[in-house]
Amino acid sequence: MRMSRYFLPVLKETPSEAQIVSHRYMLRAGMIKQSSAGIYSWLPLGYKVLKKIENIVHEEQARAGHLPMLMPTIQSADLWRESGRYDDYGEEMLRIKDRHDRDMLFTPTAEELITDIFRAHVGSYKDLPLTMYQIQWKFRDEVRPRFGVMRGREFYMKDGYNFDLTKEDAMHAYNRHLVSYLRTYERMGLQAIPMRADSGPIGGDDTHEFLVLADTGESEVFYDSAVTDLTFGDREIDYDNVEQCAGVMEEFTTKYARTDETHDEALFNAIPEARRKTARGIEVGQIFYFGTKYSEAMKATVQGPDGKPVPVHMGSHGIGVSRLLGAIIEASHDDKGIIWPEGVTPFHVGIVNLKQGDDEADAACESLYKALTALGLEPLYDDRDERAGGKFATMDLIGLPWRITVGPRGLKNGVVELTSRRTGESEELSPEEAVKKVAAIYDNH
Ligand code: P5A
Repeated sequence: MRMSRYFLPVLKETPSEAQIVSHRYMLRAGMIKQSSAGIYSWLPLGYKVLKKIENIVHEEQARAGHLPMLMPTIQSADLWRESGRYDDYGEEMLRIKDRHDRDMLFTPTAEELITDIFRAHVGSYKDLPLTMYQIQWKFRDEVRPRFGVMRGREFYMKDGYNFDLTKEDAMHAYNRHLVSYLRTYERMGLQAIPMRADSGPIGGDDTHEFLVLADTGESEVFYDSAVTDLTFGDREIDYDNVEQCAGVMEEFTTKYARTDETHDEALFNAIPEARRKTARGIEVGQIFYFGTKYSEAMKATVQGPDGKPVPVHMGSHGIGVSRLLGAIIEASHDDKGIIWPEGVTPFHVGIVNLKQGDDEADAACESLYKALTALGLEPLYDDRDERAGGKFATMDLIGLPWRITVGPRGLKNGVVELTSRRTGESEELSPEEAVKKVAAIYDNH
């Protein structure tokens, strides 16, 4: 992409309504624009990162064997009356009437709708296990929408639902989700710690939230610092292997890590003092096992092995896809702007032409652009007729992890400069070497 053709409405001033750094940078980098309280338009740069994150979620769900599907955002109230949640959900639910005066709503989550689909089409235990998921907009009329995409009213969520014959099978689904989430967040450059939590309006007793530690997080958390040493890495997982998934689950959830809702002072105090930590965290996902709560209320049964109807065991599993942009920025920025992890960066590398209009510099930038594109990489070429300082400031703000700087002086010696946004370190390389190096960096992403 050439900057001259892109829509990147960068703001010079810090928007006064933004209280936290991720919100400020998302507005300043022209990624989002507020349309009403807690509701945003996603401008090209923000949309690109949103899609990258969504894509990682899809890939990891496919790896775990979960089936993608899509349900509507507007649902009939009738299903929610069956489960009892039409009243329970309270003012967070946006209620709508259609022209026939029928009660509709904008979906805050989709346990009811998926249970209705299940009961219409699945009749036998032989069709289990089954896990389907969607990535779809949700609406919750939050009392205090704030911090930009962190606590929106409209937000993008991955929501998955498992249907199993027994509690043991459903717990395997729970563990499988936990494992796949660990991998998902790590691919985005995040450490998200599973913590025992409260289930709220979704229901059930077994639930873990995934939290990214950050001072601006809305949740207070308590944990044994040993949990921050755990990394998932690139271990091979067979998601059908019950013991293996249970083993990983145990490894990542046995040490103390809880949100304030489930915090237990006595258990916490049993941890050696130096490892006892209190911090703030951003909730980027949550998994639930709620057994037969919805299947009993909505009569979602299958014929069991003995021919008798049994309600299915269920769980649901969410990732805050749009919130993740905020969480990643909170975890990865400096005072000049965002620093995207390679896995989610909107463009792989920026090209800065220090002297637009200089024949040699222009030609070198064009050939870098072509060479990078030919390798399947997406460069963002700042081809505007602007001061070098302004170009650097924009690149730093939008946070591409790598930048190639091209100027007449370097070209005389046959070199360009490759700079890491994270460390600020630069090296002089021939244009060919710079391309090779950038390609090698992205080989693993
Ligand atoms: C699990 C999937 C559920 O709704 N039902 C379907 C279950 N869980 S949840 O924890 O309530 O939400 C899942 C994730 O969505 C994100 N999230 C939000 N993101 C932005 N703005 C909001 N107002 C908001 N509310 C929830 C969180 O990341 C949460 O973990």
